[in-house]
Amino acid sequence: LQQKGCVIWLTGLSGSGKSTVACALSRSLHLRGKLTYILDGDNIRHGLNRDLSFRAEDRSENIRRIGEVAKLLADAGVICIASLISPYQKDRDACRALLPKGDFIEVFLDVSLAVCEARDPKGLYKLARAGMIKGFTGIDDPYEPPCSCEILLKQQKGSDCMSPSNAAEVVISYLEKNGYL
Ligand code: GGZ
Repeated sequence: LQQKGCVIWLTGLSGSGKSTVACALSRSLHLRGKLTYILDGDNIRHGLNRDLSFRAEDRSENIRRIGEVAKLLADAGVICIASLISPYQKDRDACRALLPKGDFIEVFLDVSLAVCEARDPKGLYKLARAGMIKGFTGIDDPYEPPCSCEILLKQQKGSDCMSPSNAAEVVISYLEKNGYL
């Protein structure tokens, strides 16, 4: 097999840019001839995980299932990009534990609630503030930032955050340095 698989796990608040970064990253990996697959929480909740709500137990189950699928893809040599809020440290750690050492690459999109809320691409923060969505991450449900992630994509002080293509570049360099490319 030509390619070593791995899981790039993007975690962060709703509106932090996980899906956009996942697409940018996937595109640049394709340009290098790599096989990738994006597992996006929001999409998978319409199919495989359509039985799950946003209660804590269901979020954990959502993350567990996506972790298991990501592991299968990585086993098959795919660079799997998982993008889901995955708000709880213990659930991310459990996914990490499924994979051989080094193959789980946790990437934290460290974008403040204020910036995510100002973007509000789907108007969900507005609904959450109005009490029309209960248990929204960052509003009335917790987000636990990673304590030790492989890659921190930090928003620049006083400005918006890193562009998706810059973010993708940072991940690509990490993959190069660590023998995945
Ligand atoms: C957080 C919610 C909620 C609640 C609906 N809390 O930004 P989006 O819209 O497109 O992506 C969010 C998505 C979160 O699904 P995940 O599978 O990534 O979440 S988790 O890892 O916590 O299981 C958001 C939308 O669903 N959404 N209700 N209450 N996000």
